[in-house]
Order: sequence, then structure tokens, then C-alpha cells
Amino acid sequence: MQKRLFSLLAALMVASMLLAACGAPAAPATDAPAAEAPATGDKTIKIATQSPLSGDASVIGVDIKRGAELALEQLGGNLTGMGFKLEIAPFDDQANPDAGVANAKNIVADPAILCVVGHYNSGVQIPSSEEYHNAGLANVSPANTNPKVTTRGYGEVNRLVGRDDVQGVVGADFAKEKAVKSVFIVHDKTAYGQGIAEFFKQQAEKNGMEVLGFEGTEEKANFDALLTPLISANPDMLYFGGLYPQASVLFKQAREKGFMGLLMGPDGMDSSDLVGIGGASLLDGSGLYYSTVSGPASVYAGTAKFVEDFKAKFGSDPQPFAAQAYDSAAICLAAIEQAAKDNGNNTPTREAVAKAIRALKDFPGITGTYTFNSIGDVTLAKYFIIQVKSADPAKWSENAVVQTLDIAPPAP
Ligand code: ABU
Repeated sequence: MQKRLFSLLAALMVASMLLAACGAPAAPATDAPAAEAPATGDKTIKIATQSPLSGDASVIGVDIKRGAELALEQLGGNLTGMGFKLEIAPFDDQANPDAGVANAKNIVADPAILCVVGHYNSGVQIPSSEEYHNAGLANVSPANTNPKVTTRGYGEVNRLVGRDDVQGVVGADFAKEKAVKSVFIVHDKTAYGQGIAEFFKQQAEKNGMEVLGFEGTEEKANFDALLTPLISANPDMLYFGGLYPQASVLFKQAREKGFMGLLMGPDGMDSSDLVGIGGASLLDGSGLYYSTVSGPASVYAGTAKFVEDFKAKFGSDPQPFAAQAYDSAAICLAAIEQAAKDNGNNTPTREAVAKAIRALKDFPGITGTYTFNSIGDVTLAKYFIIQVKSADPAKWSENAVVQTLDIAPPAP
């Protein structure tokens, strides 16, 4: 009897040593299955966000962070059920490449971070994602449209939205439909702003439009030097490649100088601050339009509950790209969960998470159904033309959707 008891104890010891060597989760305190074991410190998983949380693009950047935060809160249940503790790690990239890269170095140094949702500015995402790539860390962008985000072919870098080499064409084709014969193009000299301006120009020329000016500027307050030649050139359209903080002032001053032609820009126009800063005169004359890769939340069948929950939690309507940030975080979570399961419910490697993102097929997000191609572009992206209808920033979500297009990305 004593001998049998001894053998049983020895067997139990060997079994527990083997389990420990395999890195099995600690035994649950109750009879609950191991997958429901309470989280322990070494099972913390973080999803980082990088977006401008300060400065003049923070209206968008804060809501990118909030979208991801809401996703973790609502969709993290499977991972917490497996014993993981989930955390969001928000970083302020200040819409500045140097700040983004410095944050990226800190992000890759934290082994608990398994995925990054970000950025807003392509000019920040492109250098920052060099760090993610070198560390094998997955990145899902909710907003970046410059082709280079994906054309480098990095296995870790993905985006949920369309590309500027398509968006520029969509914008210039719309201008043609509006019978625009001549255009003056201004851009902000960034990777995004200059890039989209060049794609727009190329297609505008193809469409037979006369390009009366193509100027880059970092000016934010006084556009006299640009507007004098623009007024004397008298184009049908002023197109701005850049973001709303600069566009709002440029457009306002153009109207003040008597320009009544069509005002247009790409998705960088998409913020209620465009009219909040620019004012009612932007809607005068031939009006104000923009192309975008992220329609108002109301155009997506799955976003009604998101808008409701977002408003209840944060007290305001979500800004553009917040719903895409929710979906980006949802994709991170789904991939982490799959990779953890493949690793016996243990913390997965970064490499496994990056691979699991690319392996997702028809992922059901609130803004669309997503599958990534071999370079991290979605296999079908949405593009919109929006007409701004009111100068009241509170009515930004009521802007009119003039066109909706589904377009596959250029072949990798
Ligand atoms: N496409 C969102 C705005 C800016 C960017 O991609 O840089």
C-alpha cells in the first residue's frame, strides 16, 4: 500500500514537472477548465496605438485610439477567457515622423506588445513601420493611404483602407464629371499630401484638364504668395493635397480673395474641423468636395451599434477612421487569439501574430469584410466622393455621399 502511494506521488511529481517544462498555464484555483484560469502577470498582452493625441490633427488621432480601446473592451473576451490580461498601450506620435519612430523603438522594446494599430499620417507610419518590420511586430493601419505603406512588401504591415494611387484617380475622374477644365494644385510637401497631389495631377492631365499650378507649401497661416497667382490663373478648381488644418485656412483665404471655383481635396479633408476652422464661405460658389477611403460611419451596415456605444462611452460622435481603428484592433485580437490557440493557449510569438493576420479570410469587421493580399492591402477597398453640406461641424456626419466605389488594389 505504502509502495503504491509512493508511486502515485512520484507520478504526480513527474507530471507536474513535465507540465512546467512545457510552459503550461498555472493550474486554476477552482475546478474551472485551464482556459479560464485567472490572468497572471506574465500573460499580459498589449495592443499599442500610435496616432496624434496632441497637436492640430488630434481630433482624428484621439478617436483612432478610442476606437481601438472600445474594440479591446468589447471583443477581448475570448483572450481574457484564456487567462490573458489585455491592455491598450496608447502612444502620441504628434503627427511627427521623429516622434513616431521614437515611440516605435519603445513599442518594439516591450515584449508584451503584439500588435500596433496606427497611424493617421502616412509620413509617420512609413518610417515607424521600419521599426515594426525589423522587430517582426504586426501593424494594422486604419487610415494610411500612401502606396509605400504596403508596397515595401513587409509581412507585418497591413492597412484597412484604400490607396492614394487609386484615390487620386477617383478624385480626378470626379472632377471631370463636374466638367472641371482647369485646376490649380497645392500640396503640403509630406509623403501623403504631395503623393496624392501627384496622383491627382497625373489623372487630371489624362482626363484633359489643364493644370495651371502645382505648388508645395508648409505655410499654415498666410497663403497670399500662393493665392495671388491662383486668382490670376482663374482655375475651375483648387485641389489641396494634405490635411484639414492647413486646407481650412487655405480654402478660407481663397474665398476671401474671391475664388468661387470648386474646392476639393482627398481624405485628409475629412474632419469637422475643416468647416469648424474654414467657416461657411467654403460652401460658396461651386462648393466643397473631397474623396475619401472612409465614408461617414452611417454608410457601413455594421457601424450603428459602434456609433451608439462610442457616443455613450466618449460623449461625441466618432471621427473618421475611428470605426476602422475598431476593426484594426479587432483584427489584431482575432490574430492573437488564433496564434495563442496554435501555441497551446500560451502567449504567441510576434511572428505568429503577423502570419495569423495575413491568414484571416473574409474577416467580418464593422466597416467591411477583410482579406489581405500578399503585401497587406485589402483585396477590395471602398472609395467615396463626399459633398460638404453644412458649415456646422456638428453636422459633419450628414455630408452627402455623392459616389461609392469598390476597387481592388493595383497588383502587387
Ligand atoms: N489617409 C489619411 C490621412 C493621411 C495619411 O495617410 O497620411
